[in-house]
Amino acid sequence: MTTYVEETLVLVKPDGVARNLTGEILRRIEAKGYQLVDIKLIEPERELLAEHYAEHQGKPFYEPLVEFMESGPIVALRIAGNRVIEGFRSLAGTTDPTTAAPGTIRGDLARDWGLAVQQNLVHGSDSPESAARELALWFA
Ligand code: RTP
Ligand code: MG
Repeated sequence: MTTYVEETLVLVKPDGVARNLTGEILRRIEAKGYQLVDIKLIEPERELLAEHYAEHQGKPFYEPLVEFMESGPIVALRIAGNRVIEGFRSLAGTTDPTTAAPGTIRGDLARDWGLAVQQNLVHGSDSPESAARELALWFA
C-alpha cells in the first residue's frame, strides 16, 4: 500500500475566532480524519498578510481583506493527510458563504454579515505549491 502524506495550511480567520468557532472547525477537520500537526494563535503583521495574499495585490478587495485579517487574532493550523489540500477545500466550501453548500464549514456556519465574502471563517491552501509557501510563512 502506498502512503502519501500531504500537509496544508488552514487559517481560522478573525470572524471564526471571534465567534468561538475554532473548536467546531477543528472538530470537523479531526472528524474527517486529518491529523493536527501544529497550531497557534497569531495576530499577524501586515507584512505577513501581504506575502500571504500576494496573488490578490491590486484587486479591489485586497485592502478590505487585509484590514479584515488584521481585525483580530487568527488561529493557524498545520494539518496532514492524504489529499488534505483538496480535502480541506472541500470541507470549507466555496468562497461565498451565502451560497456555499450546506454541510460545509462556510455553508453551515457563515453568511453575509455586511462584509461580502470576506467573513468566510477559514482559509485553506489551494495547491501543493501554495501549501509549501504558506506553511513556511505562518510556521516559520
Ligand atoms: P481562501 O484563500 O481564504 O481559502 O479562500 P478562497 O481560495 O476561496 O478565495 P480567494 O479567491 O483566494 O480569496 C481570498 C479571500 O479573499 C476574500 N475575497 N473577497 N470579491 C471579494 O470581495 C472577495 N473575493 C475574495 C475572501 O475572504 C476569500 O476567502
Ligand atoms: Mg485562496
